Amino acid sequence: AQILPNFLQKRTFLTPDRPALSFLGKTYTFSEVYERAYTVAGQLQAAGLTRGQFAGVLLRNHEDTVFILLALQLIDVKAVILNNRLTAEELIWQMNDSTSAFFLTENSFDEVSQKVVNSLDEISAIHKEDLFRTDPAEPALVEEINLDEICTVMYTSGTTGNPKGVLQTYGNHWWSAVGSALNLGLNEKDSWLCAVPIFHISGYSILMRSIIYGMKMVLFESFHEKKAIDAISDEKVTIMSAVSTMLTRIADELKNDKLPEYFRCMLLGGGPAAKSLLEVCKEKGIPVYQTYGMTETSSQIVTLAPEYSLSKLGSAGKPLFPSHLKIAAPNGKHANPGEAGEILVKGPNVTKGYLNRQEETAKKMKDGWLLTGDIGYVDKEGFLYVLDRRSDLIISGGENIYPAEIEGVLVSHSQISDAGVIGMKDDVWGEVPVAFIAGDENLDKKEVIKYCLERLAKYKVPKKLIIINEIPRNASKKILRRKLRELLEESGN
Ligand code: S0N
Ligand code: AMP
Ligand code: MG
Ligand code: MG
Ligand code: MG
Repeated sequence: AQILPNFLQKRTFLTPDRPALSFLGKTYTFSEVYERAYTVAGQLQAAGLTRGQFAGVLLRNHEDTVFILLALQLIDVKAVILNNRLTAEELIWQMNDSTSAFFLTENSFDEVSQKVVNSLDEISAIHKEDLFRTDPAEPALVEEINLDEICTVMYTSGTTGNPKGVLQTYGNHWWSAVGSALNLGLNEKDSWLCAVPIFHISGYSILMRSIIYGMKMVLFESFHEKKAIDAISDEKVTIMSAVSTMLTRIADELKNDKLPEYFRCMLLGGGPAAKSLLEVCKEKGIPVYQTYGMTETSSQIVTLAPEYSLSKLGSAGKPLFPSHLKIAAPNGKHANPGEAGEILVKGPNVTKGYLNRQEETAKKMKDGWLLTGDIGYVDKEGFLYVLDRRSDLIISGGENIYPAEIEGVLVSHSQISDAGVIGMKDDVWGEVPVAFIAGDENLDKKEVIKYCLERLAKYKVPKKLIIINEIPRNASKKILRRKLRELLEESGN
């Protein structure tokens, strides 16, 4: 096993006085961040957290969240980071599945947290407001970290059934940060704007890069296009991560203005990028770097290098230095250049698998290769073009929606006998879910939506319900989504 110094301790030793974190106009140096994380680590230990445990974390983008996440690293407690937009039901499911011993949250989630707390009797809930008032213990710091150890867990769903916890080790985060720097370059003036959620790897990876590089992270509570443009000037931001919905809003907001010269990279990931958006950005001089990555690869695994950002417009690039990529043709063989097939990736940033799910891990990992389920091809020079999403995944504003999850909720409704969900193009979100349902004649659509809202995060709730007599299925009872897409087109969408 490879052993490295504790990331935050090492960083603080190397460059204690560099700016580390800026939040709502307040800036913390690495030694200030360390001091806060150290205190919180002591408070968490006084509350009973011990090395090796898993703890659910439901916290907003905030400086306190940074201190808590880093405190967890200092005492080697694995953070099961929960999506802020989920309903209580969805959170309870993930808390149970992860066998988390603690649930760290904050007062602003009161209603949802309360429901989670009430349904989980084995788990101790800790609100940060209470935690921060307690006397810290002397924390038992983990000064050397084994790169194979799990650092974080983030849930993603699948084509069938329930969400799975993706294991992210310290080594995954380390190599992800190194791979990114070897492609984008790194200088001491760099500062990375994090207006994506820290509960996604898009955001958490910025925190890790900040610690590993010694670079300032400018953290937003939530995304706002004008504030982002202002912060790029005020905070001398050089790099920002965005999904298409965010970049579209920034490009619109910019009008005829230009971003400052020193702003060198708009890292665009989390889903497909429309060529039209890339062209608009090219016109406006926004330096977009397309990337392909996922929770299972601890962020980017394929990114377009700077010198190709224009000549290979539309490509996601080549695999980063530590990583490998191949395309499996339908016959299982290596695809030829230009030939489409499933995208397989490998490398030290790729997950070891899913928490407590050996079988599903074995299905997705073959000989060290992760079968992404995404479809793409590489050109003769090795540049990746992503053609289609993993099976039936819908991506709305960077949030993943799995039809099976929505269908399960719909069918659980007493008046619905069958349901099929597909994505519909949307100008704001890229894609939104639409549901076809079959069942009772007196079905009340409004009531069905309400039923969904109680059980599903809002972005997953179908934007449109279409009642049909029967959901088209093939002989083996699989939903014929192609047929549903035809029906949607016929209905004028
Ligand atoms: C697009 C965002 C910013 C929209 O959020 P906003 O504007 O703050 O909305 P709210 O004020 O919260 O809510 C207003 C209404 O909009 C609904 N809503 C919000 N978000 C969505 C959504 N995504 N889809 C549909 N509806 C949405 C709310 O429900 C609310 O509705 P009403 O008014 O009716 O109550 C926000 O969604 C956002 O932050 N998206 C980005 C999420 C993200 O980061 N995804 C990436 C996940 N993937 C990865 O992490 C792997 C890839 C990766 O690592 C990466 C990705 C990008 C860049 C770089 C990398 C990298 O590799 O480093
Ligand atoms: P998640 O881990 O939730 O962010 O989901 C990752 C998924 O987003 C990938 O498996 C792809 O389906 C999709 N995705 C990420 N990057 C791209 C890209 N550059 N082009 C198209 N789809 C992408
Ligand atoms: Mg908002
Ligand atoms: Mg996504
Ligand atoms: Mg039913």
